[in-house]
Amino acid sequence: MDFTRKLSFLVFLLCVLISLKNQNAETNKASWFSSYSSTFSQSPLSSRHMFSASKMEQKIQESQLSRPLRYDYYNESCPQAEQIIKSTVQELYSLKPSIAPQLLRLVFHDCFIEGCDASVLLDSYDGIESEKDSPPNESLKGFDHIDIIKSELEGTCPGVVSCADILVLAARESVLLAGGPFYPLYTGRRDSTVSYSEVATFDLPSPQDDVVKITEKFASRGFDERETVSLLGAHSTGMIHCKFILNRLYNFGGTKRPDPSINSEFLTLLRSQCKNNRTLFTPSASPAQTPSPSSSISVLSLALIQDPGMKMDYEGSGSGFGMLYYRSLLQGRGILYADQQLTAGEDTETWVRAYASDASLFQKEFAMAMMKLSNHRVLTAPLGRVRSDCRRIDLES
Ligand code: HEM
Ligand SMILES: *[C@@H]1O[C@H](CO)[C@@H](O)[C@H](O)[C@H]1NC(C)=O
Ligand SMILES: *[C@@H]1O[C@H](CO)[C@@H](O)[C@H](O)[C@H]1NC(C)=O
Ligand SMILES: CC(=O)N[C@H]1CO[C@H](CO)[C@@H](O)[C@@H]1O
Repeated sequence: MDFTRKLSFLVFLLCVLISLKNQNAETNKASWFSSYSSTFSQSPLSSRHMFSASKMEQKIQESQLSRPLRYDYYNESCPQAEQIIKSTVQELYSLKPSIAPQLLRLVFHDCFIEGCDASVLLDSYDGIESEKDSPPNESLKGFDHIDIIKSELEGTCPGVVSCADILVLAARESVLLAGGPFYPLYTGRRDSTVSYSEVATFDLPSPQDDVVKITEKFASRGFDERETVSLLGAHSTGMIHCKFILNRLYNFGGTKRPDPSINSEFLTLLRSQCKNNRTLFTPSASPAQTPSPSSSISVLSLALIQDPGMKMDYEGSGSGFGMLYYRSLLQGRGILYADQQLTAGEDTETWVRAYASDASLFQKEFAMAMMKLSNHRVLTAPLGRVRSDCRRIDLES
């Protein structure tokens, strides 16, 4: 396809630019961002990117306490690191393609809450209340896969590669496997020594949020409406559980009616997948999973056991990543209320239309938004540390 070729050329160009930059030893994030925007300056829509790049520069200059991320940070300490992550994700994916969306969602939940510091991976223990245990984290998956990748890396270069870098690099690989774009990433993130369960509860967007709430929450993290709309394109892929949409299908806002913004054919389809079955919400006599000792199992997680979920499936099989999601939104076929709300705001709808009609524009902008997400408030040395177990904060070191 012509567009794929164009895209790979752009990516190639970008990598060249980056490696050139890299020759000035301490490349910094800010100049890299501007070179990225100018690479794409032929796009008629790029003026706002320039703007956000300079805002970004300002922010970065304000926080020069710690070292910037670097291209190929592990080039000496663990030169195989990125290759190991890549091939392990590919292997896991060939056994279970569902890991790609799981890892992608995981990076969003990590980076959105207090930055990309692998705090989302921490288990609750010894009085640490984990982000995992905050309600919006319900049904997050992929932790085992991160553990597998981490143990591969620990086998090769013990104590070197941070969980935070593993997470963003594994998510990048996942995006690619799901049919999305490649994007270059700097490395050198360090892992947090705290988890932010309360922040996660209140700050992560909810599936019931309207467009105002959604854009506010993303804006508070420095993402404009355009970037927000492109990030939500991640919902092209993966699973969704009925409990996130039952109220839309049967009792929207307590009306005992469905959400009027759902296309009626689509409503029938969704209702056939998600029956209004009250037993979904009552505890089962024989729990299929043993609850972890530290957390009491909630009614919601019991519901999950009986709610196997359905594919978001905007893409059909193997038809790429992105465009169909936006086209579906324009037809009232958004699955989550929050997805459909992207067509309810004037600016957000403009971007939904743009991405629905231009797949390469979407791929480009999704790539940029993912890079920005992956660099959101990172911890770098001397802050943070490299955890040897992604689920635990080692007390020594
Ligand atoms: C308004 C913002 C968002 C809301 C309300 C939201 C909510 C949700 C919900 C409720 C699910 C279904 C989970 C399940 O049933 O197990 C989901 C899945 C998913 N989300 Fe989001 N999300 C948002 C933004 C994002 C962003 C920015 C990304 C990534 C860049 C993302 C990536 C994913 C992926 C890949 C899945 C599928 C997970 C899987 O298959 O296991 N989401 N999201
Ligand atoms: C690794 O990268 C640093 C900084 O970019 C550079 O100074 C060094 O020469 C590189 N080492 C190797 C082995 O390529
Ligand atoms: C509701 O769900 C339960 C448990 O999955 C199932 O046994 C039952 O047949 C369902 N009832 C209806 C009306 O679908
Ligand atoms: C994967 C994971 O740890 N999910 C947790 C999310 O939070 C709920 C509590 O709200 C836990 O029960 C889940 O185990």
